[in-house]
Amino acid sequence: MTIVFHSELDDPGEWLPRLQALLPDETFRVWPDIGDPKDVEIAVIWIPPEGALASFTNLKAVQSLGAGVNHLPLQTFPPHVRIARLVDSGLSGMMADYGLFAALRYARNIDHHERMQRERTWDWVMPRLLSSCPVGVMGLGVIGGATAKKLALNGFPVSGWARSRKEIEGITCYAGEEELPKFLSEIRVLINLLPLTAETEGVLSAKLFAMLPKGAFVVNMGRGGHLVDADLIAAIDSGHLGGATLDVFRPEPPPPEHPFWTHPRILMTPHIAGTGDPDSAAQVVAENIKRAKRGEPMMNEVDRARGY
Ligand code: NDP
Ligand code: OXD
Repeated sequence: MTIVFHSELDDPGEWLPRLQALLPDETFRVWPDIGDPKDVEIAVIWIPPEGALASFTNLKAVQSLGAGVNHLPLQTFPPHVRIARLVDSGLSGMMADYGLFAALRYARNIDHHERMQRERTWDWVMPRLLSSCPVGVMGLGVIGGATAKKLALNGFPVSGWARSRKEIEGITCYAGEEELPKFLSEIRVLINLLPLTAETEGVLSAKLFAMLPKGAFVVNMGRGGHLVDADLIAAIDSGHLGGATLDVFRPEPPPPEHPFWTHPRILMTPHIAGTGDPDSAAQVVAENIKRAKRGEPMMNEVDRARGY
């Protein structure tokens, strides 16, 4: 049996020694040196090359190297193939740090002072306590939950919204479409941590922005497909939104002429909010490989019908 590793972002030089140490009897191969595709039973992958997995006719399981699986052709895998997404404390911690950074930057008006510095302007603006800056987290799963908790621990009033009702100490939780307007009406910084699915595509749109208080900020750490780019620009330029922090885009990178690159109220980062930490994540992946080999359910299996 062969386990194939493929990622353009995760360094096999870091991952393979750790996986091999945890699973000394397994044969790992790094794409494109896969040997006989018929021997491949498990694929450990980030974004697979188009059609690459089709030749793995004996595939039993796919372990994503990402928490999001919207880029995997979920519906094309035979039903018996298990698909697991990455849940890793290193990844969740890094994502929560990014959410905290973005919220702090807005709560302390640092975005404003960055712009003033570029204009050589000394603009003293009354600093406020974090307790006066409510943050809302869309998606209260593994990463959204960790982010909401970190924000609350640091003194932000935090609310969250998910499909199903959550109970998280210190977080005001909302659920479902009907509670979305109330959730949005109370926040100054909105952090998106939804998975990209047919239901959530384009959710960050003019309709949603109109439900946010004037001057609110949007932080998109989910996927570029959640955001309607033109609606964001229009909402900022009209003065309704105060600005945005964007880590994800469609496509990545956006083309050079895209207005995000030069917009004074948009901070762009190149999809660096979080990444799996090989030290902790290799243990999760190794355990899932063992389970897949035994024919047992893997941890964090994807629900294909829901798409996450
Ligand atoms: P989870 O699957 O653990 O959580 C998803 C959350 O979104 C759940 O709370 C779920 O609700 C909620 N949700 C899904 N669909 C809807 C909907 N239609 N309406 C309301 N709520 C919904 O995901 P993670 O927290 O692990 O990851 C979230 C996303 O973060 C990933 O899918 C990925 O896109 C992004 N990501 C980005 C990274 C970056 O570097 N920028 C790095 C890692 C992840 P419920 O609990 O009720 O099911
Ligand atoms: C992920 C990501 O989904 O890095 O893990 O975007």
